[in-house]
Amino acid sequence: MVEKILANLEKSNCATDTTFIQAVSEVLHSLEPIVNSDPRYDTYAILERLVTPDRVIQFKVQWVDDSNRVHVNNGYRIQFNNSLGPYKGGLRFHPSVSIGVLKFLAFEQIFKNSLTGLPIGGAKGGSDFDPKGKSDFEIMKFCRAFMRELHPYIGARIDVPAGDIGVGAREIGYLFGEYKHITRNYDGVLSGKPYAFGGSLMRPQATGFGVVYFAREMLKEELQESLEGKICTVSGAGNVAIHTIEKLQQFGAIVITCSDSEGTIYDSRGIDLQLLKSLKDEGKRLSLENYKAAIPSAVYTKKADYPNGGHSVWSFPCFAAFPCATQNELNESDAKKLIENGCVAVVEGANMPTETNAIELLQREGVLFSPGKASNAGGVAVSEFEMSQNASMEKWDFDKVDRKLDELMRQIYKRVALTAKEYGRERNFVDGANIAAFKRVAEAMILEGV
Ligand code: NDP
Ligand code: 2IT
Repeated sequence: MVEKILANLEKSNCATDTTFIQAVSEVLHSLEPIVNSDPRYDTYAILERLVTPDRVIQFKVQWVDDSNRVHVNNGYRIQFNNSLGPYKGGLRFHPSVSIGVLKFLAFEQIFKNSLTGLPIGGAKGGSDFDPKGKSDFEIMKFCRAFMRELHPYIGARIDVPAGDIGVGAREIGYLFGEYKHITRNYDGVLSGKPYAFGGSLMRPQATGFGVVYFAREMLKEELQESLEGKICTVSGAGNVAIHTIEKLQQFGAIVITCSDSEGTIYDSRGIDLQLLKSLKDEGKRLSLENYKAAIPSAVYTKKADYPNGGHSVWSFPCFAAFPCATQNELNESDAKKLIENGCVAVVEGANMPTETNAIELLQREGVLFSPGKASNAGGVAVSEFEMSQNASMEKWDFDKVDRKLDELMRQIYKRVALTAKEYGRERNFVDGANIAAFKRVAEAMILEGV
């Protein structure tokens, strides 16, 4: 059944939708042990319906730059599945954004959101707009133009977008401003808002902190290990990477790398977080070459100078590795290096950063591997906490959100580990996550009828 659905999917989607096929293929193969366990899955065509988005919205975004030149970009929102609650998922602004990439992200989001146990469905959106090198005013004009087109399709009980690559609190603020301007509705229609007008404390930190809470739990339960004093490698230098590094350091780990799309920093003394934040936080996108300029003992490797199609960040010996930049940034040769160097755990902060054959190799060699849909779910969970606070007009303090996040990540780990065990896939957290998430969504799809 799984192979038939995959063959149909490849026929009915563009040949360029490779990341979408990759994501679906991983999930469907995980589900093999249970697809025949309940005849209703077949009766209600659950798998076929699950791999087909409810709708793909595409629109034209026209905006004017600071020199009064007119630009046109593509804007999208993919509303994939709302069986568990309103569509929920981030917006990505990056030149690589396409329908295929957003379909993969929205599909993953269904499962991630299900794992949180919270009432949220799966969606993703964004644009091929490149925020790099744009002024603050240009970002504002683009965001407002984007929302002019998106606003009819979203709502606090319909679809609640948030941030992702290239979209942080600044962009969400401009998007929210335009939504309010058009609709006169001060509603929790976006999450990740600035705290000043309805945002939740800790949303900026939530994804990265959650990744480390998950890692702490997995290492404690599986290996009776802690992060204290351990060498860790992190890729990326954006929201998720920065807050993963921050929490790792708070737990006593020594983080020796970070990276961006142009290169990698290796700092044997441990990454200087204040310096990194001063270069990259809040939409700043200064090159990591500036890190090297400030700390000459650090090593900077340009991406273009690194051989074999691998990624320099994974070549450094570490106890645990945290890919936190983007999809398919850790390949088989990187996985080989990590194994040779004694890495015991790979914990995904980004969405699908590890290629399929790299995951298989890591798992075969006994490296603990946590898929992003489990370990990075803290971001969307705190987004849901923001929706809750908006709906009840409350404001929770930092410690309350942090405690709830910590508890939720613990629960996700438990749910994933127990499900893997139950289906004879002990320590296979990919299968555990996919099966646990699927069962909840499938039940809802059956109960709501066709
Ligand atoms: P940011 O835009 O804040 O940072 C992205 C980082 O990744 C930057 O350092 C960027 O470098 C690097 N990067 C982006 N594209 C590439 C590429 N093609 N090759 C190499 N490096 C790249 O995004 P986030 O930190 O928010 O997102 C990172 C990952 O985490 C994504 O996979 C996202 O989907 C996922 N995620 C994000 C959540 C959130 O709450 N923000 C929640 C859950 C998952 P540069 O600046 O040079 O482009
Ligand atoms: O991939 C993700 O989970 C996000 N980009 C966050 C989504 C959200 O709605 O907070």
